[in-house]
Amino acid sequence: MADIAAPEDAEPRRIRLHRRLKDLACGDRVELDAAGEQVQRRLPRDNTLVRQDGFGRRKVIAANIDTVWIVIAPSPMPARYLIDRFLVAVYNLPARPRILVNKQDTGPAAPSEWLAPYAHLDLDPLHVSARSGYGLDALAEAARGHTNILIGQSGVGKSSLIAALLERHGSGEIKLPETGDLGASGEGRHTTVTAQWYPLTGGGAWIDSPGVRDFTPELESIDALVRGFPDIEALGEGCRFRNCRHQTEPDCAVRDAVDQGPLPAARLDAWNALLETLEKH
Ligand SMILES: Nc1nc2c(ncn2[C@@H]2O[C@H](COP(=O)(O)OP(=O)(O)OP(=O)(O)O)[C@@H](O)[C@H]2O)c(=O)[nH]1
Ligand SMILES: [Mg+2]
Ligand SMILES: [Zn+2]
Repeated sequence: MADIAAPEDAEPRRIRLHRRLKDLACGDRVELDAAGEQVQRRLPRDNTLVRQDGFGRRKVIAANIDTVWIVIAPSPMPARYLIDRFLVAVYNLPARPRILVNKQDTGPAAPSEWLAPYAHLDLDPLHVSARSGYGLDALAEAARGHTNILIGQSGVGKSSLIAALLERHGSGEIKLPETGDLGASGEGRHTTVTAQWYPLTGGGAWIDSPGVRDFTPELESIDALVRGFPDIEALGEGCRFRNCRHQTEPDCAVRDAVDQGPLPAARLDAWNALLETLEKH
């Protein structure tokens, strides 16, 4: 069985799947049989957001996405290079990456230092609070007409944000996502286990996704790594060697940019860390 949202009536319903269709993901577009009772086939995908699990196995998170909101919060604190690694996946989709800093109500905490390395990228960070409602109108406006997915660590408030947005801007009969309570014991938390689709009136949708502890983008080649760092790619045009990996090569424009300031060292560190995982395979 699968939940299907018909664009015309926007009324989600549960529908039977053909036995052969095992690989459907949240956001997939499908074709129904003449009676409209069974899914016949999956339509071609524009893109697929995937991650690797701890065993290097490919997991499809969602398909056909155009805007990816990387959610961070003062608590839990972002893991090292997490944003960089998410960005590699988003630029490879391709989709538009944005940054969402949630829990603004907990005060003007550290996040500005986490955002500094990305100031030269067009990520347009939005500061919001699912709890107080701060910034949610701007978020709804930016999301309108797009297929948006929220990704990030477990507990940053992805489900809370979708629940707050739906309550504010009308959810019809749509079931609100369950959100967790970070009790001292950690018990009774509702952690999202599968991606969920919430259609927007007027087109587009929000996709809630399960939180991750860590994230490793799927990297088939050095080209995918290069696409994942558009800033380093652009600077790399100035390196002496066309295939410069910005390690110890002479006349490296990327390392020069770090030494002279325009490229934050954290970006080259993130590049190096991913290059190392790529070379291990
Ligand atoms: N102070 C504050 N707490 C928030 C805010 N948004 C969410 N929380 C709390 O953060 C905790 C986690 O929220 P969830 O919405 O379940 O987080 P999530 O990102 O969906 O987590 P996973 O489903 O595990 O990935 C809950 O206790 C929420 O009440 C916020 O804006 N401010
Ligand atoms: Mg959740
Ligand atoms: Zn170089």
